[in-house]
Amino acid sequence: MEDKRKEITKEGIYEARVDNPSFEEDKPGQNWIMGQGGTWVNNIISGWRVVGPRLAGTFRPDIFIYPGGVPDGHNVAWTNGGSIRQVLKEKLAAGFTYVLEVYVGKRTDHPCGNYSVELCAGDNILVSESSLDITPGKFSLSRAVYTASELSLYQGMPLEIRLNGRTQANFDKVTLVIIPPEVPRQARIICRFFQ
Ligand SMILES: [Ca+2]
Repeated sequence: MEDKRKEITKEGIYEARVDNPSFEEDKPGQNWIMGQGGTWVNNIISGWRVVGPRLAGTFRPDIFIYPGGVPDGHNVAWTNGGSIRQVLKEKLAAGFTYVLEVYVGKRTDHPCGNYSVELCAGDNILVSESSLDITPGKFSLSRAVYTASELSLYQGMPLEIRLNGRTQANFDKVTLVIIPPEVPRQARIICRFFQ
């Protein structure tokens, strides 16, 4: 696939390419299971890998699980403990700021929604976000921000997004915005991205 960057501003802020960011590529069909709350498939999320031993996958929830719908499209990713991971083509670069945003949902029928959203370089966790108090039946936006220092030992290592959770944590609409070091702080504020 073409590794085309999505430019956001003329200052050079751009969105990294994330494959299957909204989890819409897999559609209900063979291997999908119809059951409580919707239809799902185990351990299949195109573009992502699931690191077990526990399960994760793609989920198309019924409307009563999320009465307001899901943030984007029809599908979300779900995990029951498996870590959902994607290594990007982007590599960690000194001075650059990385803004990882993911919608995290809590089902109406599963009160436990512990989760963490992580940005890694190689196998090293750069930043982890797990602080949202999510209303059952809704999604909230998780935002994790990391600026690579000139001294970072992880420079040049490929970035990886990791979505972790326990009982039925759901994720949707993953974006990673990258802000070059020369972009003035004022422009960053205008762009709604914070350090
Ligand atoms: Ca989606």
